[in-house]
Amino acid sequence: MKYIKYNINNNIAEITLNNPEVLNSFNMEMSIELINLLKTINDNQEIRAVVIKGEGRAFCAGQDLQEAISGKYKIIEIVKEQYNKIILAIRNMQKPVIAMVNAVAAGAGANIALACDFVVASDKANFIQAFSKIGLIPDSGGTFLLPALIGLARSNALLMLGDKLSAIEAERIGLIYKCVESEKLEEFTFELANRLSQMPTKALWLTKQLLLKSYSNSLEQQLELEAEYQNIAGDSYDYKEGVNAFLEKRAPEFRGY
Ligand code: T3D
Repeated sequence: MKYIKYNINNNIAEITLNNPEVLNSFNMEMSIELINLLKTINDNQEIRAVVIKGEGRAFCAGQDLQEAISGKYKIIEIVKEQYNKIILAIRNMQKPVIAMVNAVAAGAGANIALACDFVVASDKANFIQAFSKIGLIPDSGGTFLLPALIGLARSNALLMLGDKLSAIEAERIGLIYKCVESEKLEEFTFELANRLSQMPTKALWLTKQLLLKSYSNSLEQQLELEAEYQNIAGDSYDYKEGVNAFLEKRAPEFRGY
């Protein structure tokens, strides 16, 4: 791949957005590389946690604006073929996805991070809903994710004003999971990934789906779905292993299925 670096270690897939001259902003080719890679990772049962990070001095600055104004692609094509597919591939990933945000995450780059199950950011990082600054509306799920995470009042301000939000403040208002000292970012992120990779992956995937569906379900529908998914989890190897390990007073060895 030209714009993405990728490796697997200890059941953890590490994806690096690698277009640092333009702060890892996305062009069509880079987006297709990422979409295909996310599908490959999803299909690989050996992989049980995913980390997405950025090369150089940014996480990601969203759309490559040079390509956007080049006329090569229509805006609707960019949004549907790049960002909608990336966001859905992350949300539908059957294992937990962590965004490791080392520095700025802007526009679609911010919302790609926020679509991940965990956002761990450096205390030097910041998030910018940069869309309004260039006359666009927030895409890549911004109008869905932000109200769900931080409510309407703060979403209005961030999405309309497009101000820079520090990672420290992002953690304080509940937009991200954790803000850590920049020197400890990598260590903290991979400890988390390692922990997740040893958990019952199937149950985590079912949990992920339940949380997403809770936005549109009634309590009755959600209770029904919990019963249905608990039934699926109850059929798993990991459920039997978890209960046996508890009864035998030992640590469980989950396999992810
Ligand atoms: O078609 C569509 O557009 C629809 C799709 C929309 C999805 C979106 O993501 S829209 C939002 C697009 N992103 C932005 O508007 C953010 C643009 N970038 C910035 O505002 C700033 O670069 C940052 C706040 C992210 C960082 O600022 P700073 O001062 O640390 O860096 P810089 O000097 O602005 O950027 C460094 C270089 O990266 C610079 O190039 P140069 O001067 O060294 O040759 C800059 O032009 C380039 N760069 C940064 N962001 C982008 C970019 N080049 C192309 N596209 C970018 N998004």
